[in-house]
Amino acid sequence: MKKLFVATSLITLGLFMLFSCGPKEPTDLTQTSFIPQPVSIESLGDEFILSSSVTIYYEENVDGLEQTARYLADELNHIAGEIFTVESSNVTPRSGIFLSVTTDNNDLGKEGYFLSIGKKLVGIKAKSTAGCFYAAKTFLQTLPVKAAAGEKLTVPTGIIRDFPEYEYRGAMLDVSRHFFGVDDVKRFIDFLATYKMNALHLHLSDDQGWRIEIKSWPKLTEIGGSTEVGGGKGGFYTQKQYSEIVKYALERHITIVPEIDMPGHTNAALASYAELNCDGKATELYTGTEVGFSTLCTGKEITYQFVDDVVREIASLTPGPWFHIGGDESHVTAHDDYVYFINRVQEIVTKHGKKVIGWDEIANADLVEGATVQFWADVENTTMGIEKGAKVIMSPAARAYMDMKYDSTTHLGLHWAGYIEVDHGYDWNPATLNEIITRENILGVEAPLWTETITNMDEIEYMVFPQLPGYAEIGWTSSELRNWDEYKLRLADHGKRFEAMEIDFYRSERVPWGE
Ligand code: TNX
Repeated sequence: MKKLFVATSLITLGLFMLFSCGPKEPTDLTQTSFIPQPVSIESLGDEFILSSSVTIYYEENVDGLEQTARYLADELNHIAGEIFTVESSNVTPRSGIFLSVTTDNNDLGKEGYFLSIGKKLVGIKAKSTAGCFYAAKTFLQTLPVKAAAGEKLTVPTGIIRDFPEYEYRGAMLDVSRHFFGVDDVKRFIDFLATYKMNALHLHLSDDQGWRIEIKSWPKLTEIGGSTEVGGGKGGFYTQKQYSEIVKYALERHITIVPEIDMPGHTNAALASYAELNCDGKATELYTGTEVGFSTLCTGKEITYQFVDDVVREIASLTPGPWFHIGGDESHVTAHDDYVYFINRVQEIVTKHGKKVIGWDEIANADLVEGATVQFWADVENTTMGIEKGAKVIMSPAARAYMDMKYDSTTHLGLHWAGYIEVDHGYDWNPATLNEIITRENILGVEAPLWTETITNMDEIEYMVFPQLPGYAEIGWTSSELRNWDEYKLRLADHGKRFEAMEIDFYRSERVPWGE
């Protein structure tokens, strides 16, 4: 009898849901539009009410956990306009939000988490502070970006178990072609953090500009940092500012990957110091957009002293494990000179305690242990890299370059690798894009934004949104759980979030944004 009752109620409820065209059932956690999509979501059909009486507790004596709890409190404060108390606790409280770490549940991996949203208690549990941070990010997506005055904030109850597919989930910002100040970089970092990306690759030098202070070679920024594409005034980060960026990123569990591109893409350095040129003459500063015309003088010893000083100074400010040596498009460096140079530079990077990353061309050299090649264009190079034992970061230009135009009408960007509409940018699997580059060789995914045509934050936003959430999902969510037709609905829901974050985004017609 009871069973029958339950069954009829379910049917009635089902019919009700089918015929009532009202808003989505607010107490069904599985209906929340999360990006990236979590591994599993179970709905418990009730609601948690967020009010200022909710205290955020964190387990005592866990490195960085208090900071994550305070970060969550600040975000909730921004949403709700209320102050949330943060306290430590070594027992599970009866109500509130509780962040803790656990040593069991090995299948969560080092960045996975459990998020259990009960009527009274939200439990966040992970193996690391990073996992707790990602759980907090998931929780925040159950709430609006900013509540209306007096709006009651409720969260559907349920349990989420989640972990990333790839360990490297990044984006790149080219601050050389056009320079972007610390505040812009911080906003960019916040975009990455929103979508659980964990690496920001900064392209710090190129033909058009040298963007980081090097104390032992001061003219790099004095001269080399003084302009940019189009002849604007350029700029650079002092070491103090770079450290501020590193710290801001770290608080959001994002590693900064600094890149000094060499031996090509070095005109800004060659214009700053005559002795880095084979003919001993400084070049003119360059503000155009051609590539492949410059090279450090690979036969001179001073070149290696220069590289050593630059790597030493940047490495000492960079807590992350990587140093990116560029290595792309060195069209005016003879092949043997290129190989010799890349081999020596890898030794320098290793000596200063960092792991080498380079664009796929570096696979022409003898790769040091632990080197990573970043696939952008050349499958043969990448294959060679894999044969030499390297891991691969997937940044295929035709899919993942955020500076490619969406279509022929896009007023910004380039299109040498084709147009990348939002579905084309999303709908690929790093592990099957090429036969030879397989899952076990892939460290992760990175979406670069080159800035030849991009001059300010609004333009960054227009090229990066709505692409970035898709690249974040490719990095986080396994391909079995992803398909464009379902993703585009979640992305459409995030349109409201972009608006609330005042992001100037591209309203692709392929996404049903709603009014
Ligand atoms: C190729 S990708 C480059 C960059 C340009 C970019 C423009 C790569 C390693 N090199 O120098 O900025 O195309 O899309």
